Amino acid sequence: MELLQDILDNGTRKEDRTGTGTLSVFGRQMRFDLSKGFPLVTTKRVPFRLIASELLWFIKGDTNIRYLLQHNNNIWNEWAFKRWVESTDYQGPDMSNFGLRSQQDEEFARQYEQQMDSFKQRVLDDEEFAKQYGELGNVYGKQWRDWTTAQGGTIDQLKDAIHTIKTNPDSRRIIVSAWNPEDVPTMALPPCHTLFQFYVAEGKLSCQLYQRSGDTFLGIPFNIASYALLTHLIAHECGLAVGDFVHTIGDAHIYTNHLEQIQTQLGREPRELPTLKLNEQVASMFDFEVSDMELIGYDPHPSIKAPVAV
Ligand code: DHF
Ligand code: TMP
Repeated sequence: MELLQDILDNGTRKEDRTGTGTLSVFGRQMRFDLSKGFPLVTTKRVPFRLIASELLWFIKGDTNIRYLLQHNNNIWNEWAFKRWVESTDYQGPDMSNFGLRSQQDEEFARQYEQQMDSFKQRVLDDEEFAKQYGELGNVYGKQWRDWTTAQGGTIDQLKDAIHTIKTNPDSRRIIVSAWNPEDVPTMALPPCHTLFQFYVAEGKLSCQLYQRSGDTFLGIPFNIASYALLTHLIAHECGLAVGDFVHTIGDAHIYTNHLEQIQTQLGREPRELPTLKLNEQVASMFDFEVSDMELIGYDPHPSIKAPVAV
């Protein structure tokens, strides 16, 4: 809420890649003490189920939206769809600039929905099609679990980080980077949450994220909860308590078509934070499923819909 107000008060009008337009500030930091509750925004409903399945998808090393669709998670569809409609295999109606056009033109919005529905169905039903067009490129999952080295080997950054937390917790080098300059051109969207570091003190695990670009209304609430959940999972595996999640953001922005929604949100009183309950039976963080993670006492204000800039 404070970050949104800060951007409204101090943001500069900036054009952006999507053609939407933003208010933007550069360089902000938030801190959440994870022992004081799970930091899921309460001034609008944020679907925890989607955050959990997206994080498990990263942890599996998966980069294909098929898994997300199988878990009824639609948050990455637009970026796979974009590659499909820009390919020479796509023969349907012109979908160029579908993100903006579907907000302005009702007739086009219907066509777009049809094309998107049949795209999703094909990714689910047709394994070969999914392999080619469900792929987002070498995004988070690939870099976290299977970074390719110049020698042709691979690095499992996540396993290495967990190993270091267990064996050398005072280390100042416990870092996972999703930003791989060589791979950036292959990605449907270059990583927004680019690099994170762990820190252990007094039996507590803390995590700091550097996020290069943050959509403060839509993406940021997901990102905070996702890294809070990751910190809980790793602490669980390592027998540590949870410390702070520190969220550092480069370009923190509000899209100009989210301003009304944000006025509504800022008029609401934050409520008590929920708590996270993990299934104690599951020892390894790599074995968790969505049903093993439960939020207790989440009682948010109603959800607020907003268009995502593609
Ligand atoms: N692009 C932009 N412009 N902003 C983003 O936040 C963003 N996030 C991405 C990929 N590209 C992006 C991945 N994460 C939603 C939330 C997170 C996310 C993508 C989309 C989103 O639309 N959230 C809706 C609910 C969606 C649903 O229920 O299916 C929300 O109201 O929070
Ligand atoms: P950009 O690549 O031009 O920065 O556009 C990416 C947009 O997506 C930007 O608005 C930030 C937003 N975003 C988030 O806020 N969080 C995320 O996790 C992702 C993937 C994107």
